[in-house]
Amino acid sequence: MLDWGDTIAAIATAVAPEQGSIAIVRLSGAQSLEIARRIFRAPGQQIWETHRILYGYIQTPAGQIIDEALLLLMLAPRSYTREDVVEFHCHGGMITVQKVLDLCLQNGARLARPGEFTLRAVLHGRLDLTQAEAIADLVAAKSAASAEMALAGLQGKLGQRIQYLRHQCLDVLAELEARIDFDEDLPQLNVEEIDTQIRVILQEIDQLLATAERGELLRRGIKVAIVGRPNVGKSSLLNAWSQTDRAIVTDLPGTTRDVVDAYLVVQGIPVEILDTAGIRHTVDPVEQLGIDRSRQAMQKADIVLLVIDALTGWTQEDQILSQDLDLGKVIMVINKTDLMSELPPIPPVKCPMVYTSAVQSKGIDQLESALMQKMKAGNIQQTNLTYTINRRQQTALLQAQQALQNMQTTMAQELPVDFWTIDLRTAIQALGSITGEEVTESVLDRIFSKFCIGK
Ligand SMILES: Nc1nc2c(ncn2[C@@H]2O[C@H](COP(=O)(O)OP(=O)(O)OP(=O)(O)O)[C@@H](O)[C@H]2O)c(=O)[nH]1
Ligand SMILES: [Mg+2]
Repeated sequence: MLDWGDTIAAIATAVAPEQGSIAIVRLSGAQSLEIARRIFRAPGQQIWETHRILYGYIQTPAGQIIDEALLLLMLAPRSYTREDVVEFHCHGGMITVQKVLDLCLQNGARLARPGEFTLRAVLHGRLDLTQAEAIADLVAAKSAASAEMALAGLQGKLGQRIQYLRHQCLDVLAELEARIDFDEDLPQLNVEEIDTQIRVILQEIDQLLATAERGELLRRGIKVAIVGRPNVGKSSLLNAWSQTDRAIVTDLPGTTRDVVDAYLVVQGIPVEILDTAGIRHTVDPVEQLGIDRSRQAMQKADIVLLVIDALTGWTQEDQILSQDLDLGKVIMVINKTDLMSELPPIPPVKCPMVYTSAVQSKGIDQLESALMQKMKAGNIQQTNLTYTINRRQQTALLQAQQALQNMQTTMAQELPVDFWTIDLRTAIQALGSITGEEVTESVLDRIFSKFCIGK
């Protein structure tokens, strides 16, 4: 994967028809400057020097003008990748920017792989792996809180914490190894002190592990499917909750035929809501297809809102539908409470319940609290760390935790010091894999394949 000699090129900005007044094509690698000189003409006396913007024309070597543009030159090591980087700030949209990229490719650059600019930044020591992952999170952030978390990661706060723990382990390792090599010349090993050191490291690991759930919620968000019989007010609920007219509402049962989505943010966590076709027995093939999709949405969702009609109460159809559901992820929504003078009897199902009136936008706050409680987001919010760990980092931290616990056992059993170091080394390696100090190429491949091209 690591073709160091290549100069890579990619479009660094989003490409969309008629969108974006400016688009950036980026080059990185030893040939960047040479390629830029071949395809960019800067009229007058402009000087090609680092961190300076040149004005001019992007043109083929034969002289055909492709675009009027700005060129930004960032020579190594003062660039994102620590290689020579050239950016062409050209016109946006779809066509010109693609032509500029093609021109770079025809003149010696190779199309960058996903995340390859960031990978080079990591390999040149400009970023550690946690920072690289934070960049992907930042670009993908769906709420202000997710962006804030990613920024904390990008600033290296998590990386520094992990590195600190790894160095603590390395210090203990050095102490132990000295005993193995020169036992006679050194004072006796202070086992108690080593035990305390390991305990403190384990406590820190616990704290970091506690951030995993919140991190996952902030990164991935929550998918919520609204399901129920026809006409109970599912689409009305989506509209009331998202404060939009996203879904069509009529008094005819069977109005919604396809899954309709809306996005919102609840307590900093991105939430995707899916309104689905009402589930009932039908002979209409189109409606049946819609119902199949409702069931798929139900399966994929983290949380299912089972909506029932307060006026009709719990019906046989509701009962049948509830039997298909994993009740562990269900919140029951009793809607149309505005039509009732008193609350309806509680349905015979064990799950949290919320009363709403979608037409009056009532009960939405209670619905949001029930949702957060269900996701245990309430407890998770209470961490005072701004950064969080992702699944990969969690796996590695669990490995480190296990290894250190094994070491504690080995120590307690008074096995020879060589045995202690085996577990300690495993912990050091696991911690190193988080920041990238000890990481295999296949792990790098997996991380960077999730990036988009140009990053
Ligand atoms: N009074 C009252 N009427 C409601 C409420 N919610 C929805 N309705 C009415 O119930 C009817 C059906 O609402 P929808 O939101 O289309 O119901 P649905 O569950 O999406 O129906 P399908 O798409 O057919 O499955 C409409 O006439 C709504 O105005 C509510 O809270 N109170
Ligand atoms: Mg509907």
